Amino acid sequence: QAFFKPIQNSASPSSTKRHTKVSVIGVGNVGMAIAQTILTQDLADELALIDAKADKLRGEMLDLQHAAAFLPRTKIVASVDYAVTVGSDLCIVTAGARQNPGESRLNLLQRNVALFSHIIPPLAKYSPDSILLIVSNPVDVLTYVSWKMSGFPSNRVIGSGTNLDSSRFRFLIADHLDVNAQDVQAYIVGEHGDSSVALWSSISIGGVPVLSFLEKQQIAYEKDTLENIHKAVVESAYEVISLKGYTSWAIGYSVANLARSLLRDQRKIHPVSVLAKGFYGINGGDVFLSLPTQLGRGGVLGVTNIHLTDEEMERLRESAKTILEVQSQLGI
Ligand code: 6V0
Repeated sequence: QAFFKPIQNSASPSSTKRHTKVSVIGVGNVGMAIAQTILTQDLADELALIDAKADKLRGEMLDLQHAAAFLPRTKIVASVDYAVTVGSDLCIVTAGARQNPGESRLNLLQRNVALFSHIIPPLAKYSPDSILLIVSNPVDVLTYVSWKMSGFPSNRVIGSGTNLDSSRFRFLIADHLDVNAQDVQAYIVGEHGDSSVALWSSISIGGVPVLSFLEKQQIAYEKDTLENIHKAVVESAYEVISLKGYTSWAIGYSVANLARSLLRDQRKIHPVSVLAKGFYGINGGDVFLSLPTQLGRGGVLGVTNIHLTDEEMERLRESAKTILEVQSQLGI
């Protein structure tokens, strides 16, 4: 018996409203931070969680469901079976093997590739029209792997890439200059990792280009100071991991921010990992790395053509080479 006596002609408007479904694969520290940010920001009508560990998965699902009284209404489901993801608009992959003591990065990568072969094909089967957003590391190579395994067009396969690095960068510049990080426009591009490239020449604060402003005012700035800020960005993940064991909050917000741009067709520009062949003189092969990319409901809408100095261009191509070298050892 229905709790409410229905009013005539009060058929649920859900038939006219779009139903948005997001799946998160891997309910570890990163997957759960993303899931909870998506819930608090009201980005999905349905959230499906997948993990290989059934008990942990059910525990996480119940824990989130028990917060229903304090959150926008979202149906939360979870299963080890990929059928639960059917009809997703966005699939976010955070599942990953952990590095064993003494294990090489390449070996870890090979284990993650094996793991992805059980994740990507069923996701593609149950949600053939979805956008894949890869977070697991090494994110650029695993995004390439996901593109290959899914058979999806490249505009629907995206890696979270340097979106997080760029927000760390904006925070450090804002902190250095005592301004709001949201007013700082600054990109880190290339590999999410050691060979990432800071685009100093295009940084602006409140619309004012920083380097040319400093030059015009004849304010001396040390190249070392700039390099140290980039170095701090590269080291910050290692620092957080050595202090608390993993990173979660910033990647949670950063991925939810990407989810908003994609699902709500925000057409915002984010530095994310996309098929980079043909852009910025990158021609060595099919490589995914981060470029300033416009994101909307169709996935990747375009790559922004921002001016790079010769040095920045050279570093970006080096970064592409680094990723391609790793990729070539996979035999995919
Ligand atoms: P974690 O806490 O070990 O969680 C990983 C989860 O994956 C666990 O719950 C596992 O049970 C699950 N899992 C393992 N195998 C499978 C499988 N075959 N199917 C389904 N689930 C499986 O790791 P954490 O959450 O801390 O990190 C997850 C990944 O995100 C790692 O690869 C990190 O390196 C990566 N990050 C990427 C970032 C980025 O900016 N791109 C940032 C932070 C972390």
